[in-house]
Amino acid sequence: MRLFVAVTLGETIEHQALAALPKLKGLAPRARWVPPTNLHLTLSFLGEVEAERVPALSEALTRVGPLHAPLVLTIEGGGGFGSPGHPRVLWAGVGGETKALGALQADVAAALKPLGFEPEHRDYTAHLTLARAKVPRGDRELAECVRALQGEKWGEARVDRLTLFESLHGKYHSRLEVPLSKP
Ligand code: 2AM
Repeated sequence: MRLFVAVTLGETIEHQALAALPKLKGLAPRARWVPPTNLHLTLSFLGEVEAERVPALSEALTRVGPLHAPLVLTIEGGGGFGSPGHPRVLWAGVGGETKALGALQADVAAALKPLGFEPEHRDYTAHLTLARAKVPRGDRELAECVRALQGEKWGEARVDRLTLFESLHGKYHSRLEVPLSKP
């Protein structure tokens, strides 16, 4: 099964995304857009994992929850990955308690490492992926979307749990939720 660990952002951001996406999609109709109910911030992408490993994985993630308190993020602005003229990925920006989010991500990575999941070499930068280009060279129209996102404010997201998601046929299914339970 294809797994990743993420945090979700709740209804405020989902509603804002629902309101903002039609205009953005109109600017870049050829991109592959993430359905608003699937929006999330990935902390760790695990890839293909045998089902037998899920209990150990769940145990490791469960130990991270009590180390962190809920945190508040803001979703505002946006940018692209890839060439500025032809972004491959369009994302909304993440502000607020990003240091706490980074610490949470680091603890998730540290908990998973002994199970053989190597952390990514790149530094973690939180971003909310909205769309991906269908072609590897990127999509010029996504650059228009980056411009359209400047100055946009989607509001606050209270993050109070980690979720282990299974990605199956393009849909994400929650397999485990771990509350962030530090007082
Ligand atoms: P992204 O949003 O930054 O693209 C499910 O595929 C989630 O895992 C996506 O949100 C994606 O992050 C993330 N992810 C990270 N590395 C990945 C990879 N190598 N392949 C697919 N998804 C990856």
